[in-house]
Amino acid sequence: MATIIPAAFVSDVIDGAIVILKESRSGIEAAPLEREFADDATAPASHGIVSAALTGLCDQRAVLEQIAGLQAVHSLQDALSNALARRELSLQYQPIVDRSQKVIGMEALMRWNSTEYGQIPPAQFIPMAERSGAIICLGAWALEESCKQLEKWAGNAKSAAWTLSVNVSAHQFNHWSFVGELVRLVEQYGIAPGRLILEVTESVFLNTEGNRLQGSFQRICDAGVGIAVDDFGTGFSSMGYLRNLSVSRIKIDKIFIDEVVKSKKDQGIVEAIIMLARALEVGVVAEGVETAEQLTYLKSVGCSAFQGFYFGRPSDIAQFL
Ligand SMILES: [Ca+2]
Repeated sequence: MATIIPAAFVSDVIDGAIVILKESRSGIEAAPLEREFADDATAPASHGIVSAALTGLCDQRAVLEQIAGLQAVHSLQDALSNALARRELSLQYQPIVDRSQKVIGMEALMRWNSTEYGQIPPAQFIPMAERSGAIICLGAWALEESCKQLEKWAGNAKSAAWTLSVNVSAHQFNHWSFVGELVRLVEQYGIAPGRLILEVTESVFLNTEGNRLQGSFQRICDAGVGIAVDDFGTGFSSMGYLRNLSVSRIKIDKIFIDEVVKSKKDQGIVEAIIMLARALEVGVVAEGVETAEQLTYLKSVGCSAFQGFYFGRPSDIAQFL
């Protein structure tokens, strides 16, 4: 007996491809829709129904659980695609401090408070937005909000010299309109040189062709916008891009800071990154600093800027102004 399941229950977008669930020898597997219905004019997208051959041979409960799981992801993805229009997104700010623990800047962090699902952690919705492509719109929104914030800060003596770091995904960075839009925002909001910093992970260097990357970096640099390498040391830490591209800051990933007071290995890595940053004349920020001992150690090896719960959690900007 075949079970008929509405397409919305069994189709989902995984890595940009629509998939359906189909029975296989090992149970139920996801298969790309295009492949399954390549020659079929009556593809499920057109009549809205997928007939899945779920016979007594497979475990119906496991199938229903998989379907429920996919349905939940699907609904959350739908909600995410409406989050901007529903004004459910906001930015929180986490301070970055110097050696005397004076605030020198902030990192803007995206938060999603869904009317249907409540607070969704960034670790859940950011990768989802990356997969669906929604990150392009979300990232553009965060960038413009950050520029508005910098414009406000410029008029306040306390915040006028602060920098604002904005996370930019590789997907967003590589979008054809990104650099042009960035330059437009810098002009529109009168962002002073050095105030805005884009935080990119090393994946940007992996997925972009060298000449194009160099061109983008140069235009960003010419617009007075800095580039920080985020989570340094956890990805593809090629020295080539540090040599060829105008990077203004390196952020040491939290995983090297967590145990740094005790771990000789972490100390070796952290000290090497600080020496590298110094030799290249780029700034260095230690991320994830949570204790006085970590701060004392990091200062003793020459780190110049710090970020983490020890100095402040991500909060509404009103907390800091
Ligand atoms: Ca970051």
